[in-house]
Amino acid sequence: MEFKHHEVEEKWKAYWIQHGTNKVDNDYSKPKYYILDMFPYPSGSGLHVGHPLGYIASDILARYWKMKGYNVLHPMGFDAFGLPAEQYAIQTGMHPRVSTELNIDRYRKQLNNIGINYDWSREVITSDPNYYKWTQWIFIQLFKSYYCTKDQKAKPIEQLISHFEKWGSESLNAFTNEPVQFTANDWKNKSNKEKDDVLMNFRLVYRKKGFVNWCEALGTVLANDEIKDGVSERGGHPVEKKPMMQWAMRITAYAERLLADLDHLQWSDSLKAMQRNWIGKSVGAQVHFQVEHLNDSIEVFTTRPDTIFGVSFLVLAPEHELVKRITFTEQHDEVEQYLVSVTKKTDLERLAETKIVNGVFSGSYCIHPFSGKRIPIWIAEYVLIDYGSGAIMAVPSHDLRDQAFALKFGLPLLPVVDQSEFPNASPEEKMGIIINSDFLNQMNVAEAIDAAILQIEAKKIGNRKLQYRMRDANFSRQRYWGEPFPVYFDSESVCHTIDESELPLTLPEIETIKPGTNGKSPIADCDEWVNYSPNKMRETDTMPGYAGSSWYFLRYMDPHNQQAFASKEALNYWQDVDFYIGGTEHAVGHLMYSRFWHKFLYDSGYVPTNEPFKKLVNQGMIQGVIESICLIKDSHPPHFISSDMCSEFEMDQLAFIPVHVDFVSNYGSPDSHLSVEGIHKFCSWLSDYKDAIFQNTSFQGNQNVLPSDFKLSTKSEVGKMSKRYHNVVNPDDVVDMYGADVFRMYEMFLGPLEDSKPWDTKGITGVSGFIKKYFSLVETVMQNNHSNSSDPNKEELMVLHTCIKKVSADIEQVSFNTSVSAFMICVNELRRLNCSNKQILKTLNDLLAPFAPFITEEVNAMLGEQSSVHHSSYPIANEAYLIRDTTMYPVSVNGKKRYEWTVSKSISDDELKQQVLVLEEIKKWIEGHEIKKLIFVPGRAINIVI
Ligand code: ANZ
Repeated sequence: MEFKHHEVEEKWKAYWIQHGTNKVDNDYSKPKYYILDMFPYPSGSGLHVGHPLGYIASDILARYWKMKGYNVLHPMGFDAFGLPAEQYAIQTGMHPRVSTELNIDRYRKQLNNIGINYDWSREVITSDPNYYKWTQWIFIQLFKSYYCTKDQKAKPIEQLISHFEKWGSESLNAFTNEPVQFTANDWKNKSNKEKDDVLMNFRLVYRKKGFVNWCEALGTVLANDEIKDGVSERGGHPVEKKPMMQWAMRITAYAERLLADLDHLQWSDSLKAMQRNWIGKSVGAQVHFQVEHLNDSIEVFTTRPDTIFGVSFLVLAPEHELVKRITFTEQHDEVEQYLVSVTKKTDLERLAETKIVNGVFSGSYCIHPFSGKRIPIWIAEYVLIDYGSGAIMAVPSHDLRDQAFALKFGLPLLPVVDQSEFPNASPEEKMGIIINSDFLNQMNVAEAIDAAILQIEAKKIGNRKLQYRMRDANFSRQRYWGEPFPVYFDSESVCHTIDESELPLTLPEIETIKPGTNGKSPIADCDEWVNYSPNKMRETDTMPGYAGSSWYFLRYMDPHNQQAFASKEALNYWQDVDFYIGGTEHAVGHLMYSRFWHKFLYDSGYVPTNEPFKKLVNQGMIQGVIESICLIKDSHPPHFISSDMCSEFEMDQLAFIPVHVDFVSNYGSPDSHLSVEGIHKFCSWLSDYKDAIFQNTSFQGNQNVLPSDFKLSTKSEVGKMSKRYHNVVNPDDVVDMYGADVFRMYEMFLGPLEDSKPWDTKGITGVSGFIKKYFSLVETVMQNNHSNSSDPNKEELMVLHTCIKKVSADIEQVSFNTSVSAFMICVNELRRLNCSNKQILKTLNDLLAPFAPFITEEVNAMLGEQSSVHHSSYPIANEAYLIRDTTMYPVSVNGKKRYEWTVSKSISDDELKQQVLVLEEIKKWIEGHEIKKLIFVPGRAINIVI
């Protein structure tokens, strides 16, 4: 009998739907376990074999915990708003909603084909108005809140307004980057617009002038991922930074909590390090330097106040508000020119090591607060406007960027740390003794930092300061396919949120999705929608992709609730995600934003937990094999050479053309090549090359004249699986060929979940062989009805329980590759023992169910079980079966090992000595010889000397 995977899969997929096998109820009587996959963006190309790696792992865990008696939430949904759907709409004219729906259908089908146990009735789609109603609702709550620095939590903005009414800005404990100063009376006298402007400095979502990537040629704002190497990805047009009114999230208010709470999460150290680095906490001081001839000072942020006597110049970021005022007339033209050149660069380019030495002198000086010396003020791009105060004190002797700058512009280096006792230390390292520094002399660096801050504070020229590298997050897109902001502006341009009863505010239907003019979204042209009521004008930007993904995990808990994003009961029951699986690409963005939203909802009393994701594992990437053939550049007709001939050419004379892996023989091996058949396929695939010449070390010619044994060796590398490299493997094809169970187990067998590893279809036959062997074991059991009721023997039990113990431990440690090996060993052993026992098979089948949900469901039915195998209990290892009552003796003849003999422990020494001599495996070595001696070491070894 053959295992017919197509039939079996179709049968059980239908059964599971019909019987609601994957349905999850909010059954509060059971303990909960919430396991979550990072939901995908439903792209037009569907899933490739790399995507399901995490989904299969989480499915095994979900099924395991369910069999362990937990109520398991394992949902799936789609992060459906965003750029690709818009781009696709622009190219094809298809509405993003329609293309998104088609893509989602395909994803769902692909996921079902692999047998993932999602309860689709809980599906969440971020572009669905029933969902984004609540994204908008959370936005409104953020808008109506500020961050109280005293209680370290979000509070209603109303409380801040009453404070302003009573006390003005006096003893304010509210987080802001724009400190304010006014009296209660000033507040009362402010216009509505002025009040609105003040409050925008405190709201957790707010409007501010932010820099956008403006592409003049395309007449549009571009997202960061639409820019490659400083030009637009489409068309290669220049992109410059342009200030525009933008929405932003005040995530910086939560910096310290986002940092501190990492300590309590079960996340990998590397992931935590990435988050810590992104938050980038620095301890230092802010110091004011008085500008000469101007009633103003420059505030700098420094982590090295100990080096203050080594300052030889000050640097302002080009966007600093003082730049215009301090630029002297003689310097005016040069400064202007420089400022224009800087707007064309990204922050990354500005900070890049090699490009830092650009800048101009402003013509002005300031006064050193301790020495009273004149210090020149420069303007340079390596100082960023939105870090610290956008200005620095430059200490070229102990800061390498300052040093490069000083060397280029001939500015002095004033050494202030003697590092002679640390000959290997870099000048930037905080070690050594302070010199040339007045009251700091002879202190070590740490002492001097503290002493300098004390003096700075005593002189009232600055303060100790904590600084975070993290910035407030930009929250605006000038595009169509995103959540509309639930706000309007009145006739005084004051911003209001709409009434919650009006939610969701749905997207208007529009003709063209193309970005609008002047950097506005196409929605701006929708007059009826924008000016929907007299003196009320809607926002035309939409929210960015990460809005919907910052809280989706909460909606799964209670997805159809119309009164709230989820009920209190559901939230209190499901609490948080116990186990989250996803890729490292979201290590900071999504994971940081959702932690922020979750903490805000916690502060506001809407969720019971302070963190959303208790435990998190990043799955590795499944890589592809990239096969390419070598083309001599500018050759006519195109001339390809075997890759073993490359060394005869200079590298810049050659180009490597990726070819479809299906054309390549032995792909991924040292002998990868195109045979004549492969060359024919290649030539008809890419018509540009139909007349190409192919050359190896012994023959050269076009496709029609090649000898039948011609081989063109290819270059074979491991790299990304991508359409671009024609190496994408579609899971549907693998499932069709080998079955879903084989596909699942093979993905797990490839190696540890967190590792990146290449896909290799050839290796799948091992797992396919395992499933066949398993099914043949099933057949043996089914054919031997007589033994079905008998008890299993000890050896069978030991094999089975060894496997249960190993697999259970592996699952808890997310080590699925080793579980797959354990199953293979177990089935081999049971076959060796000619096992035909029904109880053994039933238990093994339950054990295998989370890994191979289809075949185990079928076998379960064959064994006469009435309900789904996935409702069985997970087997528990019985230690009693694991104690061996046999001993294994290596038996040697004349010192050479000939046999491994497993014998009962209860046998007497004499019996043992007699029996060993009549063993078939030993008889053949000793027959016809005289036995001189039998050496027997109890429990260890037997040696027969002849
Ligand atoms: C003087 C100094 C002396 C500094 C020295 C360093 C070494 P982190 O650790 O990343 O917080 N800095 C401050 N604001 C800046 C800005 N907007 N753009 C570029 N650089 C800025 O770095 C803090 C240090 O980076 C600050 O300390 C300042 O240079 C610089 F031996 O001040 B330091």
